[in-house]
Amino acid sequence: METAGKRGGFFVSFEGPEGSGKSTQIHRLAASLAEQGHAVWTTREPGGTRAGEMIRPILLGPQAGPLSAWSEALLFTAARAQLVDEVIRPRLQRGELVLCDRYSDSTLAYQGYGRGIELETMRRLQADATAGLTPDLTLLLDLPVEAGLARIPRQAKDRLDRETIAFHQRVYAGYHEMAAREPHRWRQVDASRDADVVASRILELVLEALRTAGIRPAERRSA
Ligand code: T5A
Repeated sequence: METAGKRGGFFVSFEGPEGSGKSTQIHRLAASLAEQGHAVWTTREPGGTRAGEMIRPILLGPQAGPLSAWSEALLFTAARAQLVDEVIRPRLQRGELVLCDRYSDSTLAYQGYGRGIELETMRRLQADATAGLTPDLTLLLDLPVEAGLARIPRQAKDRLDRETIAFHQRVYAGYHEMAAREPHRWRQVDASRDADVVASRILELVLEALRTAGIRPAERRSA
């Protein structure tokens, strides 16, 4: 596993169930960090590259038909492999702070815990596809499944949003199991609070992690 120290930058992933506020919070965090002088790059999965944005509608778009669990896992992973190669790793190597809306843990949560593909197989696939690139910090935006789904308007629901509650509960439980398994990397945030409260807590956690890693804005600019 690569660490922040070895490659210079710092990699933060946002994870959580549907509607937990990841997109809202990632942009707020990016703005706060940029204001403090950090070089920040925000991206999302599936997407963030030309190939990834073409894969996205196959998985989520209105025309997306039924897909097997393995097709899903491989398409999400293909988009990720491209994103790591083209965007995340080069930016980290330049000393930037990369914020990613979902990463490998989403495939473990949704295609592993949710669809039932063997977890160890999924872990190996992720390690190979990303050449072992693991986030330095993963924020779990914790919100009960029903509350998250209720935040998404019916017309905006994608193929996965429309899965059964039982599926989403397995994903939710999977996230908690993963967070408990690697407590040094994961931090949980109560995502049911007001968006301003959630944003301050996230900023506090990220600044603490940056301090621990010895990363300051000035160093980043001269990197
Ligand atoms: N997936 C993804 C896999 O199955 N495997 C994988 O490997 C990967 C990478 C991605 C889908 O693909 C699945 C997971 C997903 O199902 P997406 O459209 O990118 O699709 O979906 P999500 O990442 O789940 O994004 P959502 O838009 O559904 O949720 P967010 O980003 O968590 O939430 P956000 O910020 O858009 O907020 C949702 C609504 O809630 C409001 C917002 O204003 C918005 O209306 N809101 C709040 N309301 C009250 N209080 C707060 N604190 C609020 N924060 C936000």
